[in-house]
Amino acid sequence: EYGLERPQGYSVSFHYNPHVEYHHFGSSHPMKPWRLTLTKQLVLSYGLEYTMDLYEPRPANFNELNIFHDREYLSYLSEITPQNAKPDDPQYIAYGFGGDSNDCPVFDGLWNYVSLYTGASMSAAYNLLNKQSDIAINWSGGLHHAKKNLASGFCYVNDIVIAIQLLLTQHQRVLYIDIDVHHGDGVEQAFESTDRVFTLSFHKYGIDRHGWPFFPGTGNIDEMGPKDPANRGKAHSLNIPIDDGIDDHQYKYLFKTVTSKVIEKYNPQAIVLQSGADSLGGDRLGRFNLNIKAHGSCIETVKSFGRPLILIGGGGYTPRNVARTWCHETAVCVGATLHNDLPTHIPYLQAFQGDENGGGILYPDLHNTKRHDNLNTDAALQKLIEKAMENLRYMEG
Ligand code: V1P
Ligand code: CA
Ligand code: ZN
Repeated sequence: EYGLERPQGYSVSFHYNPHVEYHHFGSSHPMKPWRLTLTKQLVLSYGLEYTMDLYEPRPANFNELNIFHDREYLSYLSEITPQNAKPDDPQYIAYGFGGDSNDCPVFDGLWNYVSLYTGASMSAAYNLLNKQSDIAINWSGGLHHAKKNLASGFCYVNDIVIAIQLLLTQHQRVLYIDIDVHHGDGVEQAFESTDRVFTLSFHKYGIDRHGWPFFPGTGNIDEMGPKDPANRGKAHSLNIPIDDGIDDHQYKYLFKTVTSKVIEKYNPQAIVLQSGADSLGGDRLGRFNLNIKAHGSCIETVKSFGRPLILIGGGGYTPRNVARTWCHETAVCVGATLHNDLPTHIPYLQAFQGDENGGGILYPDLHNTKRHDNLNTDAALQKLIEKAMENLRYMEG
């Protein structure tokens, strides 16, 4: 019924334009597009390119980005350069550039960068619509914080919203799932007034000891879209706020229990899964203690639902672990098992040799980096699940 009858398994496509790698946010900025170079090298070194259809998508154009974003914002984004940027220009500030922490810097080739990652998400969506593949992967996308006229949290254009818009041309109900450690606020907001998209985000939520909320500060359990009963989007968002240090067993249980129930109640015709790798243990920005295989088990769970699936990237700030995770998850999609010893003929092997605890292997123990004490008790998570189930009862079936 969903075109997944192939007895040998799933047909997987990989959408990637290598030009995206060469963009730099600045040396002290945590977002490193070259993590995509590492990812691609690992994928190639394991021979996974022979198990998928590879696409080198063209960049998206202005009108395509305009599917979601305002023309005025896009004009500004297409024209701004490090040379002509005026940091005290009211528009510069209003559109979210710069700011106190310089989350969204203006760098060389910015327009090219956003067009490339969005082009790849569009290509993935078209591949599902044309039934060319069951699972379409774009590790360069997943920029979930961008709003229609605002850059936010390293995201300038929301490729996810645009890909979902394309899926909505043929599918009545699309489910969006987000396992990035941050709340998928941009996607949630974009579809807050429709019942044709259900958004589900798992994320760190809370205030630190200095009184700062974890970015972006939204996504508590009681935020479930508009409250107005006349709004079609009512109760079509579910947020799962998690505290520091969650472990593999807890996360896998939470994810499987909640997503299974959402699938049962919403019965989506296609799924978009944002697989941000900043939910791994030892991430520079994240707070969780997850290992690569636990993160990957979420992809296995979603794959098992047997719906057309777009798998996209997102955050992830320890580049070699991002590459390991997305390589493992590519293998999960095609149904391959990878050996733990890294192939010895990869160009960037050096990058994986110097790890404190992961030298030369694909699956280092990231839980043992013990960066964050586990503040999640099993009892608190059970309560959270109960609340999530209660929230789902507000959705009209
Ligand atoms: O916390 C903030 C700012 C400070 N303001 C009061 C808000 N920004 C965060 C942004 C995190 C963005 C995550 C993106 C994604 O979800 C999707 C790609 O992963 C932030 C942080 C932090 N530790 O949360 N910005 C920076 N760190 C930063 C550090 C160095 C240079 C530039 C930005
Ligand atoms: Ca999330
Ligand atoms: Zn993130």
